[in-house]
Amino acid sequence: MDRTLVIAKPDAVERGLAGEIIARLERRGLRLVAAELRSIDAETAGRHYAEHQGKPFYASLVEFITRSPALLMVVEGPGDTWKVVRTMMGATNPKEAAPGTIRGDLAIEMTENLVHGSDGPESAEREIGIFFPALAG
Ligand code: IDP
Ligand code: MG
Repeated sequence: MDRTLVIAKPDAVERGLAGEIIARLERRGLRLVAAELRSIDAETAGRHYAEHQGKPFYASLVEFITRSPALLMVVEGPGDTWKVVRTMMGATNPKEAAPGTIRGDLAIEMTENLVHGSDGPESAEREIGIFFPALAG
């Protein structure tokens, strides 16, 4: 089975949409391997979003992802699980996300786009290692 990291971001938990996000993933056929509601600290946010350091939105992104608890999850499927999740998430900018996607159905604003999913197999491995080190490798 092939695993990826998914985060129901603070806005999702605040809006009571964590269950909706889990339900969509499960209905699609993905299985929860791990799930924990946890406040992400600034250092962990910096590791997770290292690729975005130096970008104009970086400070607001870290402020957002650390502001209240997020639901961290590892999900698994038969293959290309990261891609299945990314397709379900929709475009980064919810204004451009297709109807039927999580962002396209449930979000409007860019930063507050409800969900994170790893963007490839290497990212999935790296990010699972950050949030669930016991599951890495
Ligand atoms: P992704 O979440 O779809 O993978 P990334 O490009 O990895 O998108 O960006 C990470 C997060 O940073 C996005 O989900 C969004 O919350 C935020 N973000 C990305 N680009 C912008 C931007 O141009 N302005 C404000 N926030 C942004
Ligand atoms: Mg990304």
